[in-house]
Amino acid sequence: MRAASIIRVCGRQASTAVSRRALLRTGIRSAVPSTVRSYASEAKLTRETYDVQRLEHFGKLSDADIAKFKEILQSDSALVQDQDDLLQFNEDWMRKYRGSSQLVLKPKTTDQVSQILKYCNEKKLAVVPQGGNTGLVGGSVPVFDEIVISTASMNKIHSFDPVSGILVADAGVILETADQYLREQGYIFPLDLGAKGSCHIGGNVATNAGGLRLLRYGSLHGTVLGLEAVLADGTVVNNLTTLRKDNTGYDMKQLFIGSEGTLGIVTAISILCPPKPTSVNVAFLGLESFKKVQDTFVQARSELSEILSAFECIDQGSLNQVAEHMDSPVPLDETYPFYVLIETSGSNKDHDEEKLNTFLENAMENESVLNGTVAMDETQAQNLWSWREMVPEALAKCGGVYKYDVSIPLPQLYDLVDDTKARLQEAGVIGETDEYPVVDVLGYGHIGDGNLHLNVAVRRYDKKVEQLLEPFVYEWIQKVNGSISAEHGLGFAKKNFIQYSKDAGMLTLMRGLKSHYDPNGILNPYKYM
Ligand code: FAD
Ligand code: 2HG
Ligand code: ZN
Repeated sequence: MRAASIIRVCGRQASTAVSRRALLRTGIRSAVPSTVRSYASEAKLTRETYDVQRLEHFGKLSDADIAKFKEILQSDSALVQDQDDLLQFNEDWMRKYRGSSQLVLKPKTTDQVSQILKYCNEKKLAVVPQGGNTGLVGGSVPVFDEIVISTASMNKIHSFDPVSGILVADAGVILETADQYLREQGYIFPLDLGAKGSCHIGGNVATNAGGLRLLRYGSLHGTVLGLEAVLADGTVVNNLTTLRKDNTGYDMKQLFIGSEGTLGIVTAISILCPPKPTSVNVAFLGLESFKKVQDTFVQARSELSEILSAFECIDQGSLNQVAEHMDSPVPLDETYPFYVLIETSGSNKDHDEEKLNTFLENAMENESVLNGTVAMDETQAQNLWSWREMVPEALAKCGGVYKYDVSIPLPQLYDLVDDTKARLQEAGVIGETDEYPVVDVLGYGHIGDGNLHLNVAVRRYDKKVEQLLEPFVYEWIQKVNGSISAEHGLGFAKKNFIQYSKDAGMLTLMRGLKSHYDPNGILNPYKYM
């Protein structure tokens, strides 16, 4: 490994030619790609892959039901029934799960959602709430013929208060649209993630999405101030408060945050948004080991403290996949076992740059960091971010990905990748040619939050590989007292594994709540627990 070399530090200091070249060389798109995809291929039906039985008490869609929905929605175009058009609602982003819904409903108002659910509950018609369909646990698509209730047409911003920074908006507003709207007013949305061009803010709340800046702005359990939701029987729960503080009664909104459409359909949210930082720096660093990643994190927290807004890690294999599939050379001149992306966000350029420079000098001096580059403008910053945000998309191009989204104590975090890889190697399923199902085992994620994305990239989904991974990964997590889902949730993928993270008492409590609020089980069945 070469000793500490280039760190170009932005600001008034002249940047070195090497790092300038490194940045210019990247040539990747500055905007994060929208996750809208074409639907040429079809995933296998979930019910066949996983041998699930349809629950017999659910009703079957009839012409009379369709007529009723047309009456409620007052527009034929709010119903999707064409087989080709249905596919994108039936199949998930990973092309791993597919249902066979014959109907998608696109209500425009909360009242329409309420009427739809009231009717479905009476007829015992099962439904799946769906936002941008970017979920990664198979929760957003039907398993059988559940009716998809899409929030795509509920996309109005209701209000924004520039004094308090509180936004009130419909659940179907696309995250990027909300963020752009806020940026024009000097604020930002407190959540950012790679799927921002497609995911809905209601979907974000329903999954309690974490994203790239949780380290700085905290979880949606803290920033969401209120919400409106419709229960299975059509009851509208109006808790769309815009107060920072409200201690009157149980904090019911928390139940819906992360409930993945199993307790109600979120129709609107109110959320506290931070001011847009006026000074943002992004550094992309090369490191020799995961131990050095941890050392650098400790140092970044201590030396960058209040301006640190992201600390993301990517292993060499993940970055290689981005380079290969996105046809771009990596941002640094040499390759490293680990890369870290650090972002600072503040309000004083000189102060922030000075802090970052000192941090980088120290990190180079003590050899935590071996190499790196710092963006000199917003476009370069976005380019560096793309290297992180494009990992899921690049890996998906291998064919398929078994995804594990886990919280583990930081010192053990990367051991999971090594142990999983060793297991698959021993089983002889990893290789460079087509006869091997597994391409590689990779790790990246929100290291600042103790959240690793273990991704097993495959040429095709394969039962033998899945059996080698599950419950192995979940048992591994349980042994270190981790969580089997740090941010993507349970969905269909982890329904049978929740006991690795929740004990019997918690499960009883959760099941009791579910049967109280949705006694017929019509909301997102076959998922969650
Ligand atoms: P969907 O996928 O449509 O639905 C997800 C779940 O929520 C389903 O169970 C659905 O039934 C339910 N649901 C949706 N809308 C509602 C509603 N209005 N009311 C009730 N239930 C509802 N996740 C992260 O946490 N952090 C990341 O960094 C991150 N990065 C990603 C990057 C990429 C490229 C992709 C494809 C996904 C990423 N995800 C990430 C996962 C996903 O984007 C998030 O889970 C997102 O919050 C889902 O929003 P959505 O609108 O697409 O929801
Ligand atoms: C991310 O952090 C997302 O990029 C997706 O949460 C992770 O695809 C994954 O495993
Ligand atoms: Zn993530």
